[in-house]
Amino acid sequence: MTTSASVRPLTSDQLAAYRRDGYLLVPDLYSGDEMLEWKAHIKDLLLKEKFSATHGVRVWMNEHLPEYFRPKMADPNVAAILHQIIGPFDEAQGRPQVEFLSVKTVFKNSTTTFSSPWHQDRFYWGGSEKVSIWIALDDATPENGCLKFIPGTHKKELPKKVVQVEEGFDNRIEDSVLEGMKVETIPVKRGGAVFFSDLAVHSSHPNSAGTDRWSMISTYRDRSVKDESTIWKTSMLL
Ligand SMILES: O=C(O)CCC(=O)C(=O)O
Repeated sequence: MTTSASVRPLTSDQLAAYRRDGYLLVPDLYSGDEMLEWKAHIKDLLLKEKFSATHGVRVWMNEHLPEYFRPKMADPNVAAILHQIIGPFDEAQGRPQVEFLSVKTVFKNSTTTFSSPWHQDRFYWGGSEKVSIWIALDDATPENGCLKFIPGTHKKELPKKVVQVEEGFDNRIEDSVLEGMKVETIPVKRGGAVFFSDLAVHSSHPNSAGTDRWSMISTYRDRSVKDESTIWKTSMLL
């Protein structure tokens, strides 16, 4: 892998932690100022689309990705880390076949309290493993709705319960399934990010702080692995 001055691959300890837990916090993946620009840009897009500007989930599939975000989804530093996590190295291409699939914003303004329930992202899309990056556009704290993870749950799919709810997140894991398991709360400073497997069990705290909590979540997979999922029609090779 070639690296440049701006590329900061994971250390072997960080990579080992990701493999052990199924997720990893990477502080300062992007700059704080850049996150404020992203947030302003997303707000403009949502307003133009007459989408709720207070809370919700808005997904952009690769083929509909606003051009503003395309280079950001393929950022060299992000790509370097994904190449470490996803692999394997493809001799013919001279690199792993990591591809970007989609990105979504999950936004909760200061007046919004809802939390996300315990779930595995694989419930929503099935197929081969995906790796997502939860990117903090605001400082995320336990008070305003940062994520919680259950370490080591990325090894198998857990039973899901389907419910009807307004905020989406209708596939969830009942508390009784997770009883006794260790929970880790992951505060993230603006610009930091959590890389996680689509089997890593996670949820978010409610937002009771009266401050915004906006995030972007980008999703990637290994192109060389057959995927039964039919959700994504196109992708971008990194
Ligand atoms: O950002 C959040 O509050 C939770 C998002 C989440 O869990 C997901 O999209 O899978």
